[in-house]
Amino acid sequence: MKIGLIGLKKSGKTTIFNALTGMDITTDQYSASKDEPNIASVRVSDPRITALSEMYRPKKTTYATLECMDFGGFKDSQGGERKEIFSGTELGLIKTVDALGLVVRNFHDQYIDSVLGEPDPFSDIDTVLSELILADLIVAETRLERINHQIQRGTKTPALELERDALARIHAFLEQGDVAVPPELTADEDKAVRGFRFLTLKPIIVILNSDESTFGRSTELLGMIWKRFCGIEFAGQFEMELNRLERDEAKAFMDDMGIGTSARERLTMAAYELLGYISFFTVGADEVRAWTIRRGGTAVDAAGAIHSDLARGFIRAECFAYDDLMTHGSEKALRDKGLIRLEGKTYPVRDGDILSIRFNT
Ligand SMILES: Nc1nc2c(ncn2[C@@H]2O[C@H](COP(=O)(O)OP(=O)(O)O)[C@@H](O)[C@H]2O)c(=O)[nH]1
Ligand SMILES: [Mg+2]
Repeated sequence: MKIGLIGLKKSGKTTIFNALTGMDITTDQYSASKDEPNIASVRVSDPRITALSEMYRPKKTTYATLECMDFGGFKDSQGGERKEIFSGTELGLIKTVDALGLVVRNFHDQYIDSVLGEPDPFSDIDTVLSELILADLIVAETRLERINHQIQRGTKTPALELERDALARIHAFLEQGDVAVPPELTADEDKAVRGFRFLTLKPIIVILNSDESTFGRSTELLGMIWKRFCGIEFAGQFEMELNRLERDEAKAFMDDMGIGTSARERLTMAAYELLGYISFFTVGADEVRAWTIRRGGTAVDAAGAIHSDLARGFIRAECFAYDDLMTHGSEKALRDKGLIRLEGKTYPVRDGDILSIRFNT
């Protein structure tokens, strides 16, 4: 899973990237952003993996990871006139992410305020969304023109018509301008336009980047964001600095601030929820490992997430629940109580299932 941090300049994207990834990329008030994105992989912390690892004492413990990209961001819009949107390269890369983390400035900084104005989260959200809409409109219009041209010249095929109708629907959605209400596409239409990777059709998490001093007090603002998007609040600067502390010390600071879990955990939880991902586990003396699949995925999908051979040769999945394991203390106890099941191909995997795939190649 890939998450792209986008937003206006100086909204704190790089700061949040550092907070999430533990990297130490320079952030500052003055310098112009560079063009290439920062990329790092983020461990999906899951206390269940930690507990399983303590129980099985495997040679290797593997957490799920997600990839985080920090984009340079928009160029300055000076004098109210928009100069430039994303660079072409950047746009191409943003298209590859599964979800957008839209960072908005909700902190005061004397210098930044004087150059860019007081923080105005809603206006910033709209500015960024307008840019995304514009980029998508160009794609949709160019393709629509071409299709219409082809149809006029007599090459009318059902596939082309389907694509045209889907694009027309997307075009209407973009013109109406509220990305929080995506068009309802049929499965076939979705397939016909998937290749365009429209930015506005990607799930969006709005990340409110707040001052340390106001963190937790933006309930109303967050409530309004939630009416349209999935939203979370970070105290970016503060959470970046936590990375530089010892664990216990960081924990004490977080408690002080009323931050229960790290920025990394909050973002990954939000992303899993928004994208409809769940985790299942494999356990053993060699490795305890977390895997990610879409909610609703079957035992065969889970097998495929591990290795395509396991999906191809799938026979059955031996399955028990993480919670049951923790309640009863051992696999043996589960076996005695009949809590270990054998499931077939179509079994819908649940979050926290521990699976062992029996297969035949
Ligand atoms: N007070 C405060 N300053 C922040 C916060 N996040 C970022 N900044 C400052 O804002 C400036 C720009 O941050 P940066 O992460 O480089 O923004 P980017 O352009 O979006 O990548 C830096 O001087 C940061 O120290 C925050 O949560 N609180
Ligand atoms: Mg930056």
